Amino acid sequence: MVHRSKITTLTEFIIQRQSEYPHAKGALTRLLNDIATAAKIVNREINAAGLVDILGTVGKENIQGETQKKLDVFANEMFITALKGGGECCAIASEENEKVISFSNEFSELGKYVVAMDPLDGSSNIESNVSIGTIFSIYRRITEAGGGTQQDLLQPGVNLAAAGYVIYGSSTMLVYTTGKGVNGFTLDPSVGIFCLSHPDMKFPESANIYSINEGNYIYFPEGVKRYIKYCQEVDPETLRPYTSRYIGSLVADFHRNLIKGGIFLYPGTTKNPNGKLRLLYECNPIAYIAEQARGKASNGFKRIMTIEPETLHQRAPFYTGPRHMVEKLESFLQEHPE
Ligand code: P6P
Repeated sequence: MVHRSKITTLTEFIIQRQSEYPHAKGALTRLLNDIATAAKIVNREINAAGLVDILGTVGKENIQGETQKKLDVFANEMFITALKGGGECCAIASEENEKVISFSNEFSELGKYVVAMDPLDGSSNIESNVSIGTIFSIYRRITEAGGGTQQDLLQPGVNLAAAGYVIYGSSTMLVYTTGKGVNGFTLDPSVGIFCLSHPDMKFPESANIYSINEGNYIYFPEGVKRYIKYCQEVDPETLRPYTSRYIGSLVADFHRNLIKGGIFLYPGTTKNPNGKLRLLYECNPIAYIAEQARGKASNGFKRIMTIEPETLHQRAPFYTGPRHMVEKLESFLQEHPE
């Protein structure tokens, strides 16, 4: 039994860190706590999903043309409600909604931040009980007043104030960064408190996992095909052949690679040149965490976080993991750009 005095809660940690920002007035602290509160409610429903009829679909499709699961819709509504009520956020872009959700009530209009989120990423895995996740990114608003607009959301990842994810797995964890490293908190469900369990997370120096859906091999760029073969060659000095691990749930795949050391690849293909992952809701927040954990995130040719978004739902080829692994992948793509 860990004594209370040795536990740092998420709230305590955020407040402690807030003191490192001389001009902080607590808005980001309150916003992060609003997100954590919504995550606890979503977690409760996900854990109960096997017991009640919430697994089915609502018979609608989201902006991506994907059939929405009830939990998708529930999670989206939970985060929107929490952020709208919290008063720190003046607009949301959600992977589940075609347009920006602008908050123009008297509290939220004064909000200094906007949030881009994937409320329940990997939801196609819900019925197979695979870990899924929430991915969030927080930007300072650009517009001066009123409800937030698309202009506030179409910012490059380098402008991020904070980013993180919640992984609903064998235990529920919240992992986030505000630009001073990455810290992980595990939910104690008995009291509903996120407790600091993984301070100062960094990719391990020795890494030997590669994660990619090899079912799409035939459609990959030549450089990716050659990198996959490189991963499979025998070279004990560089820990090859690597181990192949792929869940098909970005948060679960990335979290495992962050803990154990590995590269995640979602390439563009001949069928979908920009790949599948969304720049705003998936690539940028995961990239921020990767870079803060001593890693790298690119589209194969440039740093993901420098891409200027043109549309809310645009996609990007996405490669992220330990710096040396991403740079090796980039070298193959740059040698064979076709
Ligand atoms: P594929 C889930 O639908 C998701 O957006 C990510 O969580 C995951 O990394 C990816 O799609 C999996 O895609 O084509 O390998 O099934």
